[in-house]
Amino acid sequence: MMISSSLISCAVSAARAAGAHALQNQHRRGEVIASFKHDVKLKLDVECQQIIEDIVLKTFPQHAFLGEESSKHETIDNEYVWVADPIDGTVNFTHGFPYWCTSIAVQRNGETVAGAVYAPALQELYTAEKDKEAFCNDTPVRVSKTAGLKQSMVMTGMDRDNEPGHEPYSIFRAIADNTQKARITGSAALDICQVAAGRADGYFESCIYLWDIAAAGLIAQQAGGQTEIIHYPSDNIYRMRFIASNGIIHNELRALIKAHLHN
Ligand code: LIP
Repeated sequence: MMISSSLISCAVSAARAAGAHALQNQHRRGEVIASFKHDVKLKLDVECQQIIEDIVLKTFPQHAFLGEESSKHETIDNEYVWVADPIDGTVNFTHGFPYWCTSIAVQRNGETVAGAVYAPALQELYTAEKDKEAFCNDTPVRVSKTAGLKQSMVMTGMDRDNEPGHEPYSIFRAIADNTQKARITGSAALDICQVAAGRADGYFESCIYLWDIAAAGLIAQQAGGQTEIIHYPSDNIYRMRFIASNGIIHNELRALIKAHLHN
C-alpha cells in the first residue's frame, strides 16, 4: 500500500521544480509553439511538463501520467494517475502577470488523493491530501463563511474557443448580476485555491479540463468547501464544467449556473 505522504511529497517536489524552471525562464516567455485567438502554447509549458513527468515516473515508475501538454488525452487504465498542468494561466505568464501556477494531482481509481498547486511568482504553495487539512505555505486554510450569493465574490473564466454569445458570457453576466462581484483572473487552479483560502466564495467555469481543477478541487474540499463536476454529454472525457464554493452558497450558485447553461 502506497503511503499518501510520499505522494504529496513527490507532488510538491515536482511542482516546485517545474514552477522554479518557469520563473527562472520568464525572459523566454515569447518562445511560442502555437498561438490562438485567445490562448498560447509555450516551449516552457512543454519543458515544465517534462520536468514533472521525469520526477513523478522516476519516483513511481508503475504510475501513469496525464498532462495538459501530453500528445494523447485518452482513457488511462492504471490505479494511480498523476494529472498535471505545468503552467496554469499561460496567458498571464506571457504578459508577466504573476497569477499563474503549476498544478499536480494524484488520482487513485479516479479520485484525487493528493494535490499541490504552486504559484512561484506569488510565493504560495497550496497542498492537500484526502482526509486531511488543506494548507497554504504550511498554514491551514479554510473557506469563507459568506452566507449568500448576493454577498459573494465568484471567480470564473473564458475558455480558448470563446466567441460572442457563448456560454461563458451568459454565465459571467449571470454571476455579475447576482453576486457582489464576478472576477476573471486567468488561472482556474489558483482561482479554486482562493476559494479554499476564503479569499473568494465561489468559482465556476465551462469547458475546463481535469488538469486545471483536479489538485485545487481537493484543496478546496479539504478546506471545508464543496466541489461539483457537471459533465458534458460526450466528446473529451477530460473536459467538464466545474463548480467550487464555500459550501454555504453552493446550492444558490449551482441553481444560477444551471439556469444559464447552453445545453
Ligand atoms: C487556463 C485556465 C484559465 C481558463 C482557460 C485555460 P492554461 O489554463 O486556467 O483560467 O479560463 O480556459 O484553461 O491553458 O493556462 O493552462
